Amino acid sequence: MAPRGCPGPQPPLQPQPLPPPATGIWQGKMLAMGALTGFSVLSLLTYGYLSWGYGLEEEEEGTTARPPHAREGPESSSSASSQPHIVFILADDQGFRDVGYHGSEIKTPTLDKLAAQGVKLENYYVQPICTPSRSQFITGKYQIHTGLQHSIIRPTQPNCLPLDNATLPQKLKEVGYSTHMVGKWHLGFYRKECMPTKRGFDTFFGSLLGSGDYYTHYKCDSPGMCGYDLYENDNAAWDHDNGIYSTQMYTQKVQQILASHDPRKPIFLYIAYQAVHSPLQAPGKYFEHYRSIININRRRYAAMLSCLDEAINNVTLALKRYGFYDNSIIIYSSDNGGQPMAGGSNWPLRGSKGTYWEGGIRAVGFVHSPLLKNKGTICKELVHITDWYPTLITLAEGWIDEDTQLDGYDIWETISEGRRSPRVDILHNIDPIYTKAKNGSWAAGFGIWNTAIQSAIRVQHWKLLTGNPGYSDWVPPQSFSNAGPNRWHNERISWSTGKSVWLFNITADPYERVDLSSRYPGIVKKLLKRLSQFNKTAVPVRYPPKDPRSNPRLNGGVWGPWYKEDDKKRKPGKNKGEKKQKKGKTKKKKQRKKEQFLNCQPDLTRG
Ligand SMILES: [Ca+2]
Repeated sequence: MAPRGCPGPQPPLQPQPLPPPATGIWQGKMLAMGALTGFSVLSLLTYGYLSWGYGLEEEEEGTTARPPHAREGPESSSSASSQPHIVFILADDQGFRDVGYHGSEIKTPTLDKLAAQGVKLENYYVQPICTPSRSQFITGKYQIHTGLQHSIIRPTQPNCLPLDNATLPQKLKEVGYSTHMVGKWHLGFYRKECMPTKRGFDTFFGSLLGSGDYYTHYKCDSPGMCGYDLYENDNAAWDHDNGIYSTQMYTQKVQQILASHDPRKPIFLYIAYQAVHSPLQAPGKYFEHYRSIININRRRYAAMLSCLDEAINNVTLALKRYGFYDNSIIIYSSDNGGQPMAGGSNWPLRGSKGTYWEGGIRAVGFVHSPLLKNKGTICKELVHITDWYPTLITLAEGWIDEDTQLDGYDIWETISEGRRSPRVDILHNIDPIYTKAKNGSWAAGFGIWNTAIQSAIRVQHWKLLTGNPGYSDWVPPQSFSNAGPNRWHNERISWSTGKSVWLFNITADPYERVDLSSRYPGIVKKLLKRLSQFNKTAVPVRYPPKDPRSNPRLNGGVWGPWYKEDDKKRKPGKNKGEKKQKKGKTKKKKQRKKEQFLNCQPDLTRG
């Protein structure tokens, strides 16, 4: 299908042609089972909204209107179930500032409008990189409780989301949902049992890895380790690959799913777009509105985001067209902060993707739904990506086993009715494997905590970081006016050199400019104790060494499960990987730098 019009300020977005609604059998019975804490950011957002909110009032139903050619479908008869349709849209690497209503120069009229009509989450947190956020979304658990505390799952690692975790789609299936995933998995695939179709999804169309070419769907993890990465369920999708840009291809797939599904039966759609992660690729016409952006990475990124915004419009139109919208809950979230080296912006937050500064973990997020009680509001209550699991299972009239220890909270009333969040803290992470801070010690942690270890925790207004939190600059928008990152004028600060503990009052200082750790040692101790308590519940880290049998050459040129049944006796190494990693430290460092744009892994060695 040829790509449609580029979203610009005017005219309103053009919808993609939609397949006709399902004409088949309406299958019988339903299963009737049962702060934006930153005051100054707020003003910036208000300014941004006014600046980019062109035509929102005039547009009226422009974004979500029934397309002119749409005929009366099953929309009117869609509310047979009290179980809502759940559409969870996860963007990849979209920066905090990279949405119109946060003041971006990138135009996102669809996101702006859907958010304005729904509830904007302005104290919303995710994890700083791909696998961690995805694992927490799908399990409702912190990484210390799944073993995925460290980094991402790399394509060559015999590792995946541990199978003893009941996933969100599995729980929704229990109460009659049809479950479909379109897009990026990145939760491991070394064994067939790890594949999305074995982890709760009725269907899967997408990629298994963290990144790849948007058109060819090829990915080289390292020289000689290259393969195809597009799947239809459990098989390479050669026959379904029409070579179009993945944002559009995935949207078409979503349209097909909706067109063939009975809207009286509840559906869970997990749409994990590849955009706007590197490599920076977009169809040419999306560049039209961004010729004035000099920085080439930023310009490409802007084009990618515009295409994504158009895709969300088309998803919304399809929900309406096929009778799902009235009983739908649409959740939009980025999976982590933006990577300035790859065009993303988190300004005015500190840090970037891959760091535990706010720029890595505070995300763009909103809920749009006719089922919301308070529409058109801003939610400043603390919300975390683990919260979707219990929230959505409860909305779906499902249940959570008593022995399941979750880290998420049901926050629906917080979002829908403006009530206080049940959440008072977030364990951002404890990573016992990550490179230790040189000056960290037990002494610096008052004998409570070894501050060489990378960790971050939020308790009410306070945030504590220990170890090496990662690249710590603020990257103001004007940085993007230069040709390349080497010429960026960053507000690099020197006082953090050698430190291993930071304390911020995030409510008063959302940009993390004033470290209060020396001033409030009592609060530091309290947060260190909380960290220590969390750490007692941690399971061992799973970070096995590379397995050469993962090479796509041995699997018909396709990235896919390589671990055979007989191999199970030889269990994958766990902390073995750590030892090996230490031996080849220099080599690994070089490799990591090289892979910066190849993998979903930022350069954590800077800052
Ligand atoms: Ca990501």
